[in-house]
Amino acid sequence: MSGCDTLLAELGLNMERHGELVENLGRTYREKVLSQPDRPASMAYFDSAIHELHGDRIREIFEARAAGRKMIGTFCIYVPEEIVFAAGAIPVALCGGTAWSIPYAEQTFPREICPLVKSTLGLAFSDTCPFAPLEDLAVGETTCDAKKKTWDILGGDGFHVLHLPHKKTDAARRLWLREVRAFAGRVEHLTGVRITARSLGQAARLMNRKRRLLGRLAGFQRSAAPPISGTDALVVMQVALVDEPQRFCGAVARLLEELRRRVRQGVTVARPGAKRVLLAGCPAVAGNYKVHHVIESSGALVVANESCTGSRYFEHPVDARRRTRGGLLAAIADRYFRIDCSCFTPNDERVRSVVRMARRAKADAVVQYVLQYCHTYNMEAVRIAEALQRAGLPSLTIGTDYADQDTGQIRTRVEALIEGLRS
Ligand code: BJ8
Repeated sequence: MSGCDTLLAELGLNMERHGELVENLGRTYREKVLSQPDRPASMAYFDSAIHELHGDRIREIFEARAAGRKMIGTFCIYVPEEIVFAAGAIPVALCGGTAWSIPYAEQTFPREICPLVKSTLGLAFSDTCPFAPLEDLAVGETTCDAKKKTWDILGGDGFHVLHLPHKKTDAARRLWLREVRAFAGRVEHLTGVRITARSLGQAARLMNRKRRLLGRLAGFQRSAAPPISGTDALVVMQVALVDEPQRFCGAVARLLEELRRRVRQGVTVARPGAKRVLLAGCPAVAGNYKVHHVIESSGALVVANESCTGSRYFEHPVDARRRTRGGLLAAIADRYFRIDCSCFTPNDERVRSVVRMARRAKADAVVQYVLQYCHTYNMEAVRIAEALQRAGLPSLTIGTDYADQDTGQIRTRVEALIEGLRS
């Protein structure tokens, strides 16, 4: 057993199953990410971060907890990371992106829920999630029905649910601000650390820096001759949700430097005549590269990503100029309330945003990515497809799960879309 395996065994993981999971994740990553030609050398950091998610990162968090810090598990980008950092705690996104764990969830839970929720539940119930034994608090939110009912199952003393209203009215805004303040209180109680204007301001500036860097990466991705693939940009986003933020910002800055050099040297990952695609919809968390891979191995390029593992995560900075704790909490609440998840009604902002992003990225087409049984993204796809049609932009909606069985079908549809664009 390696040193890390010993730690994982001590944490109570089922090591046989964990070995299967890691083998499965490694194979997927090799086939769908490492197999790409002409990758930037600086992607090595992000490959390693994904690889070490069940290794060095676990050890790092284990040691931080031994030194008195707390770890907070999250499942959604509505959880304000600034508050967690301001109290010296460590946020880690725990959503599952692997088909491997789904059968463990289906032994007990309905099959007819989205694969992201089933994968997350499956990791917890197969005793293979190394973060589960380390988390001091888990934070859920009232976004979709599957998630809300998941919290009833996973919940308990170590669980906090953020009530996210589903309308963007003034009353809803006030309710959300109360939720954000209550969350800050819960985190202070957990950590024993008073969150101050100073610590919140520092955390907001750090998160804003992260957002700026990711925004610049998106700029390279949508440039005329992109020096990075959409799949690699996705990997960077996946790492953003789990990595130590200072180190992560350094790694993204180095990647951007390399991308600048590539542009100067005329290095691009776009094949001649490659069609440009905006991918919009559900997030693709670590372990899930399916639709990106199909699109990019069919001769097109994902030049922008409208999702929580894309623009929704890094758009809109927090107004970090506020001077007081209350002012900063309000600025943080405002920023997160601008996220346009499909759980909102009406959600005109998102419809407009997809069209705007497609135009800005000079996309030839939009592919809407809907995880199976995700009703809100599925229904919203209809309105978005209509808006795209009015804007003269072809689109395709792909509803799928994490399994590979329908990959051939998806490829056929994507190829037909590309063929249509060519003719
Ligand atoms: S802000 S997209 S991270 S909820 S795909 S679990 S919505 S049924 S992941 Fe999400 Fe927050 Fe929204 Fe983003 Fe439900 Fe849909 Fe599954 Fe989803």
